[in-house]
Amino acid sequence: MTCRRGALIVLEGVDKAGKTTQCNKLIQALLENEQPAEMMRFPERTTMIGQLINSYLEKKSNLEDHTVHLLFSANRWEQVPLMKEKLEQGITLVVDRYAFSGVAFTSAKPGFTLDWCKNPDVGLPKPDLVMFLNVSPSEAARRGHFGTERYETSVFQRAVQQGFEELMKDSSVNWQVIGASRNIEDVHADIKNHTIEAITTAMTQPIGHLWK
Ligand code: NYM
Repeated sequence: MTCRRGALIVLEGVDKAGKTTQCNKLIQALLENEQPAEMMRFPERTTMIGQLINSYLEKKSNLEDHTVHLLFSANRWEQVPLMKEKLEQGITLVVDRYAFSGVAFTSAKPGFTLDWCKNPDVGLPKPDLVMFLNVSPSEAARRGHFGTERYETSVFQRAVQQGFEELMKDSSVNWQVIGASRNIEDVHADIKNHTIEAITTAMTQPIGHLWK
């Protein structure tokens, strides 16, 4: 029996790289092509765990650094049954941030190794494609002011970029670097092409396990 599952597509990048805009445009394009698709985002702030994370990001509460890392991971795991259900129904999921943001952001803090940061996310559904929207942090800053949430400073974002660069050396993940300093339509065209290819490949393959 042919398994025609949906694909798990992730967009990553530093803050202000244009991920949310591009996720929305990609969903719209897929739906116009009669390809079932839904958007997800992490952190998913609506759950109980998501509310703890939201309050931390908005600086309304403080959480110990290891603890908040594990909460971000738990916030992904709690969505796994839903993600699998959708993928198995043939729905392609376009995800705004995933475990890679988790690792890149925490490992930008002093005292955290990449390995420690990856561990809680080992075994999550493996994305069929991860597109890294590449803009330099200084350019991201030029696009508009960072907000007032935690981590939204140029210095921190530079460290995050280095974390992503380390993660992209791992060839077990299907990374595509997208030059995201170009205009929105050109970036979208690239993203759409890579996604269509990934959907075709994923159709006949089981869902993999991340970093396993
Ligand atoms: N973030 C996001 C983390 O620190 N760890 C994670 O696992 C994830 C998914 O949350 N600055 C950070 C990155 C962002 C912030 O994301 C909220 P957004 O996309 O701005 O809502």
